Amino acid sequence: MRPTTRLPALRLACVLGIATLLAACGDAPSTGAAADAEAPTAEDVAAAEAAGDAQAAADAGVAAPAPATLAARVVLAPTEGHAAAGELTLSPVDGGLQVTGSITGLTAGAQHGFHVHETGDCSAPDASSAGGHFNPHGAAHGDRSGGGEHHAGDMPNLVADASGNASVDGRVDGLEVGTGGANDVLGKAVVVHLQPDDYASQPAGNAGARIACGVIGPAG
Ligand SMILES: [Cu+2]
Ligand SMILES: [Zn+2]
Repeated sequence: MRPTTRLPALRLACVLGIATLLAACGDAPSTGAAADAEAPTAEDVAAAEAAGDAQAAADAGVAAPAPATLAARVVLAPTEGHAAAGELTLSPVDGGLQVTGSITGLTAGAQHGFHVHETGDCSAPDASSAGGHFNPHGAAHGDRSGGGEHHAGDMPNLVADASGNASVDGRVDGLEVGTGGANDVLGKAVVVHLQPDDYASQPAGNAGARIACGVIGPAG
């Protein structure tokens, strides 16, 4: 990389896209300039941001503003005496998270309660350490799919196939990852239960024992 010999004012003009018609920013082959290969300086970044121009920021090699929510990953491990296990990815979508993955070791053909719990601690043999359902807004337990009152952490029952496997691909509105807000599930836990959630019994749908648990961590 060749050191730049341009004056700061011209560099600023390039960042702002003002001087491109002057072929001073290395766009024209006839100039032979290698300026495009240089790394943006702090001044480039500041100037681009001050201009309020996302394209200028991109031209200066600055990434677009970070999304408000990140992807997360959960590895579900069986609790004592159970065999359920799996892995989930929680990907940001508009207004919520898309939960995808697969879980094995379930009861063949059965439904299993499935929730985000408030404490990211699966260390107890029965996963009681994960606490109650994630409920930042003080709601009653309920049926998310029916549109009624529900905990933020209430999710539809898992449905196991004849081999005891469940594939998960569902959108959960209202949850976030990494925002630091009330609905941020990073550091919380996902729990799978032995019985189906009845979506009515308080405070947890009468879903029985916790058969798998995993802490929600950052993906990658
Ligand atoms: Cu639960
Ligand atoms: Zn609940």
